[in-house]
Amino acid sequence: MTTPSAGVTGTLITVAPTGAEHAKADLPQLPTTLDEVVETARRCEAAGASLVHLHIRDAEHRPTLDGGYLRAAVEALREATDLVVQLSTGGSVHDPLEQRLTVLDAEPDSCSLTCGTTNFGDDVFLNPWGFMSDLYVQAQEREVVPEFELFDLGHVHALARLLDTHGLPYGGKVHVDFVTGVPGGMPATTAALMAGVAMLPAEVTSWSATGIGRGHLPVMAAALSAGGHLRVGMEDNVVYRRGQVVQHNDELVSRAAELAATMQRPALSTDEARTLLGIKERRPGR
Ligand code: KMH
Ligand code: ZN
Repeated sequence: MTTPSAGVTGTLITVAPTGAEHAKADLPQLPTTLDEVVETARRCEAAGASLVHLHIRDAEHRPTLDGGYLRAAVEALREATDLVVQLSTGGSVHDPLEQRLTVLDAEPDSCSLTCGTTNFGDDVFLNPWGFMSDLYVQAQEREVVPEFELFDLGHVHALARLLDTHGLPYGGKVHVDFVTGVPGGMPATTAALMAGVAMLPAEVTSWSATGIGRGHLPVMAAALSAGGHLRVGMEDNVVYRRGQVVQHNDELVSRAAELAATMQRPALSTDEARTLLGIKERRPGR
């Protein structure tokens, strides 16, 4: 079995604080304004996160891919934290493909790149080959490091095609994230995760995993035990334990960091994360 992260002694903890699916009206503690996102990012960095996966909301708390909002968020987070700033190119299921490509204009450190179309609850999350391919090549040209999001085993196969066709990403590292438990994608089980890990192409240098909803704890434990890294956050899960809703993203990051430390794989610093992922230095004055 290929376990490319097995030699890494620490754990990359990604926080996905907001997402595009939860409504602020249903979950007022969801960080949606720029101030809330910056406050969340600061506290999550202090708790052990080294990468933030961002979806941006507009003044009405609706998901937006507006360049002004995206650029403001990237700049504010670079100013306030040392986190690797990753913008979602997945957006919401309603965002047109052409607009999703414009996310790179905001010059993030990293961008998500989902390796195939998947059923997404009652909706379809569209990622045809042409879109994946264009996004990948544009990310290479702009020196933005993609994180390959794998919702299904077929996405692992498509990742291999992308690498065979276009070569390595900027920075030379290949980091993937298994997003398990989406209704329509691979289930949030150890067996499914290990099947995905076993299929990873040899170019992959690190992998992480997240479980949506109640799958988050089993997948976190499975990933840690198999040498993988972790993603947590309210995008993926808003229940801390049965009957207790998450009040702040740092609760999820703290628990992930504690479990990682218990497993003798403590949270990576932001500098270690930058090296692991091959991130270009964009922080002013560095
Ligand atoms: N909101 C989902 C439709 C990504 O960020 O790249 C897509 C998503 C993946 O969350
Ligand atoms: Zn996302």
